[in-house]
Amino acid sequence: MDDIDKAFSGIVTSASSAADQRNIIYTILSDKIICAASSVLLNVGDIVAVKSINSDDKPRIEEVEILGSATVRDIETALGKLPDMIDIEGNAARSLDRHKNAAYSKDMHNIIGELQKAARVFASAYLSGAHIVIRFHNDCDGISGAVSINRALSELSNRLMIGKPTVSWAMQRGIEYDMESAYSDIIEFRNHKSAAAPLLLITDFGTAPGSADQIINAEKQYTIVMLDHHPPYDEFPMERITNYVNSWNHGLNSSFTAGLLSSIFAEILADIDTSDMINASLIGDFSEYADRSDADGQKISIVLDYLTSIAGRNGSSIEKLTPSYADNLINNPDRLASTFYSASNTLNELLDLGVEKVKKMHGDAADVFLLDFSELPKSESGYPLPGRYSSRLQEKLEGINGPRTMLVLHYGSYITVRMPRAISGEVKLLEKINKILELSEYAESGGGHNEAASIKVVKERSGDVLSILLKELGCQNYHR
Ligand SMILES: [Mn+2]
Repeated sequence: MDDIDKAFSGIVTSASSAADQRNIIYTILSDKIICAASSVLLNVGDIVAVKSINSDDKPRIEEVEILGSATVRDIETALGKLPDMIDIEGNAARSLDRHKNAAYSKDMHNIIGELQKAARVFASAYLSGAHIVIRFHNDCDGISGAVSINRALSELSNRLMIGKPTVSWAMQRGIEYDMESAYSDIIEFRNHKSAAAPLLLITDFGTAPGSADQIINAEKQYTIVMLDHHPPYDEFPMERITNYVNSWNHGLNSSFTAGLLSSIFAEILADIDTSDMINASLIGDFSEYADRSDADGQKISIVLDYLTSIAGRNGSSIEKLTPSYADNLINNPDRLASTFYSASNTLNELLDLGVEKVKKMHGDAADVFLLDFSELPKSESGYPLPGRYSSRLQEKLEGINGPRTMLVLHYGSYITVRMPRAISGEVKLLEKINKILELSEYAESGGGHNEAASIKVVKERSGDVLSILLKELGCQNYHR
């Protein structure tokens, strides 16, 4: 039992949802931020004096006196002071310095100001106890950013808080902030009460037509911070997002990955070193900044891709993947080694098979290799997913065939294309995909990067769309 005799007085700024009142977690802004359950029922806006806290494992306020209610102005003043508890400017400067020898160092200067603004908004919400949902894309890039942010939050709460606010993590399978996700967020936000608006952070997805309605609808209900590196299309309602940080808006491209953005964001929040996650993200997303000689980075990127592939599938050992689960695994040498061993074995076998089964054609800008993913034996774990498999196969095919190599892989209702940066400027894949979406009623949606993109098609008419795509790529010799 650890009783704090000093009385903390401050304003209650949030109350979490709980079936049992005794489990409601309150946030109280005093000299130190208290994040704890309470023996007495409190309300957001109460001014309280905390007399004693039991912090055996989870902190619980044992004795508290309600002194009155704060005015709107009092609350605004208290919330306004929160970002200043963090040295955002200093942390940003230290982050720039920490990575001064990295390939992306110069380009960090373009975007660090925007990340600082986003960090201020995020810090206000987090320290006030407003409910936060963090959605990350289900690949190495998405989860590496989530791991960095999770580390920053632990560090912040250790340094500034008694207790720790709960954040909801959600791994996203698609590239859209879809209706189902928004619906689930709204329900979750409604169950919590807070003085500051709840916040949704999205990393590595969302810049897609299927997100637009949900983004517009969210505007009055919750704050959105979005860290992305997918090229925005003309009508994307980015101005409706509280803080939209996209590499493309700052003279950078997809190589400045979401994992890199989110890791720098984490460093700005908590002055931590996230180099391991940055390296894994760059390798996992085939960024031009990637240091492919970094053996640990290679290993972690395969393992993170593996975990995000298998999590949540039927019979999977991981029901819901969180960044702390992933972080614990990669920091345990035995678990890291055995996970890497089984992932890389599966991957390498399927890559060898893929090289055997591809059909080679000649296109305008490159040799086009075509593969039906369903021709490969299905692995029970679900790893590798076709998207990341395509990227690895593309890399292998380039090694054999040279840089003028393109991969078209199809499976079910998806067609996915990969090519190196050396030819992507010439091919303009995203433009071609938009044209195909106009040309064929069987092409439903599409997007990604100019080096890696997918089209969702009507499953039964996949062949029709494939024909149009191959024709667009200049393959005259394709016959179904
Ligand atoms: Mn990415």
